Amino acid sequence: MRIDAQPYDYELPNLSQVALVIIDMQRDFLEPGGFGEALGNDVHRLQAIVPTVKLLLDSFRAQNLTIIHTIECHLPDLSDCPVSKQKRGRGTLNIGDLGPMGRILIKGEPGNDIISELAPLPSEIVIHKPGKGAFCRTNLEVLLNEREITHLLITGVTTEVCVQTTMREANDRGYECLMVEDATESYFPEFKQATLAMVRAQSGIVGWTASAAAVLQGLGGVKSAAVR
Ligand code: TIU
Repeated sequence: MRIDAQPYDYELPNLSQVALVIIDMQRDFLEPGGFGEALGNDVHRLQAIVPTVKLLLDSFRAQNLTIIHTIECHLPDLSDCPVSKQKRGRGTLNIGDLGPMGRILIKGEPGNDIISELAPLPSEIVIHKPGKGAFCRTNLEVLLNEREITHLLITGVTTEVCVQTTMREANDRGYECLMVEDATESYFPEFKQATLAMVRAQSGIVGWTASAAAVLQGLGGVKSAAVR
């Protein structure tokens, strides 16, 4: 099985070794009143990828493949939040402050939830992470190794922050990673394009990139024409 990718085809082993990783598709980043807006960003542009991520999610669900959602969050007492992270920035609201969707980036608050369109099913893995990368202070590597997952298809927000950090962490741990081009987004379009370019440069120094249509075709699931 192979996916038409850059810088060259991405080879898939047995589908049981592949996971779809959906990074931080949370209200805190995609809706007004959360962490993303508190940092001064226009959050609306991230919403464009929701239908594409949903297509991938539906395909993985239909084929009973491994799905991993991540949530960037902190404990209510902020004991897992470095002071450097909590203090960073000069916005009106910092991590832990009360906003219109509850306390900013705090586990269990309404704004911290994954958006309803992509809400995890009970059978799916959810990783709560205090950092940008999904491997930092989580049990993700243990879970992947237990399941003998070797290949990660990585989606979500934002491309150059949590998505890229996670892909680099995974690459260094030996996972074969592909970033899905139209299933990731940034508040800064130029940063997204730069990230895709640097990931696949130097013969795939960090991994591969491909469109969702190519991924779906490679998986043998939903036909590519279904992707907008
Ligand atoms: N600010 C920004 O672009 N991203 C984050 O803080 N977290 C994630 O990327 N999820």
